[in-house]
Amino acid sequence: MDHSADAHRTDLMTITRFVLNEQSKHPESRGDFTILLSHIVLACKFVCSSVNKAGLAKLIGLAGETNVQGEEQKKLDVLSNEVFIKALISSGRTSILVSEEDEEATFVEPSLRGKYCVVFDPLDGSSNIDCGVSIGTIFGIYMVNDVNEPTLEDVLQPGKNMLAAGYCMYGSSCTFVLTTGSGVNGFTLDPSLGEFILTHPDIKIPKKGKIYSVNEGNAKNWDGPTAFYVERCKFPKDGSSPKSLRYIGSMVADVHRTLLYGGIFLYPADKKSPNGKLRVLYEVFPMSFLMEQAGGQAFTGKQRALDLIPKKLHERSPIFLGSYDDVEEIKALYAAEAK
Ligand code: AHM
Ligand code: MG
Repeated sequence: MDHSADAHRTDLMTITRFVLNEQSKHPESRGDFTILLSHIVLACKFVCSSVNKAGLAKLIGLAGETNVQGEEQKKLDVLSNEVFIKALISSGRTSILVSEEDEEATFVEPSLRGKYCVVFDPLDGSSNIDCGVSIGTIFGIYMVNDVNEPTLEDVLQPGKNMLAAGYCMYGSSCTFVLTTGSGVNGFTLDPSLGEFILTHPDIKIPKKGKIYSVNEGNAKNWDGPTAFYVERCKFPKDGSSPKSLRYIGSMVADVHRTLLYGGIFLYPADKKSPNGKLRVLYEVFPMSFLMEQAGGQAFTGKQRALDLIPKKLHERSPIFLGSYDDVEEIKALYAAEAK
């Protein structure tokens, strides 16, 4: 007989239970958000299972190969996009979908429309997909203005108008991190149950961290404040220890570590990419929302990231996010330069 603690834990806080609890705090709620989220969670589980099989691609025929039925197998990022689009549409709760993989926004047909708009990167960290390094899905949720007449304006809104945001990391475990605007909570997939279980309640980022995270290969093209900041991470002038460098090159994994351990993640502008690399709607905004909700900050080099008003679906922005004190330092350097 199994006498382990787990065997007696019949009260596990699954993500559905968690969201239902949250919903009960809003008596006017009709459960639409819970339904939308359960479709997002299902898509994440699907992608997680595909990512886990990716290493066997040659054996079982994935990613550009032909399978036993003679069907061409899809690349993981294309497959993930399809999984999310289908899950979101079939939830019956969305009107507009913006995906990193699609040039244009998807307008859901009237009979399946609902009150939410979802912006997402179905599989972020493309350079890491084929070598088994952590990758992830990032998403943000807005409310549509008028379900009968959804327009692009509904998604070209500042990040501070997002209702919810999160990511799912496909790493050594599958981790789902969510904010609905009242803190940040982390869930880990229990493969034996097929359920995400609350493992990281009320995540708070340390006020100051010991890690900086940036692609230093771009250093020759950085502007003054970024170059100065990174130099100071390595050669501090105040007698403190140098910071450690950690850079995975997958935003979800780098941000996840930053949330849990503290520190700063930077994707600055440089001479070659004056707007940085990361996309405002489905990379910068959701991660900035999560950071602020965990007690950290997110800054673009000019302003609070969540105040940005995007003009285009795939717009980019420089981003500095992480521990409150660390982002304060970079803000001070940019303020000094602006004077
Ligand atoms: P992608 O959307 O093509 O995957 O690019 C986004 C990724 C982020 O996950 C990561 O933070 C960044 O690009 C890494 O870029 P670089 O390889 O220039 O350091
Ligand atoms: Mg991306």
